[in-house]
Amino acid sequence: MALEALIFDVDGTLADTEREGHRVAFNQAFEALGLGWCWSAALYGELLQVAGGKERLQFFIEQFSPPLPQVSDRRAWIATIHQEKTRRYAALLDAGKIPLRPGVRRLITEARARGLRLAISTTTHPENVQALLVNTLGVDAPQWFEVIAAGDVVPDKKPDPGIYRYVLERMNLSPEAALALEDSEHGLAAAIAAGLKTVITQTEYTQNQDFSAASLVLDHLGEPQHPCQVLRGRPLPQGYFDCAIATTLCLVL
Ligand code: XBP
Ligand code: MG
Repeated sequence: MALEALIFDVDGTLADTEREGHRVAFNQAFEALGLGWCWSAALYGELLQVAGGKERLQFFIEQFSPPLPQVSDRRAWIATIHQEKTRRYAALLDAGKIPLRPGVRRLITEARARGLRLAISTTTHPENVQALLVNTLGVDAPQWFEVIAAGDVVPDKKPDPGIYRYVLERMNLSPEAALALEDSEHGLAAAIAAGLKTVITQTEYTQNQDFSAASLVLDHLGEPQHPCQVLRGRPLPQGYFDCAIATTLCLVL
């Protein structure tokens, strides 16, 4: 089936947001709230096994039993921490601290010029998506995406396929006519379960994960002057991923 749409994950795919973005925002929120917690880059890499910031906080509390204030409603308290973290994260984005990964701007620009439909499928909070798109691609960028499926719009986070099924339903799109771009095994599992062929651009945090179900695994999408490496799948003679490659992948049975 011909390629109609590209569906982008956000964190780790559009931008390398986790170590110097979300992790820093969590630590700023912990300090502002006087919690005395601080997530190192290594600990955060462990905590990333849980998708979703609120779910990650709950997992941290369960696994590490950090000092906790007495709270009557743990869920509401975690939501308050997460709200503060999201505010801090937006400030980092507004300060231009988180650039797009190589090839992302080029691929989106090419896809728009070819009339491909675009969507976003992410675990992160919707405010984070808006802030990243506006700060990196401009104030109009959110409108380029027919559907921006983010955070709690579905009950279960990746690797559950719900967020990808949500996008496909709202676009009235067959999974065979779309390609997902992801960075993690959670994201790959979600996309594959929704019936989508998937291209992986791995990150420092996801480089040792299992991407055997992906159609292509790259270190990044590449640029003409900054070629990518193919870690698994067909060679890319021109050294970067583009819509022609995406179209070919979509046609392969
Ligand atoms: C990655 C996630 C998110 C972010 C933090 O999302 O798991 O939870 O780490 O964002 P993606 P929130 O699907 O884009 O890779 O704190 O807003 O959840
Ligand atoms: Mg991701």
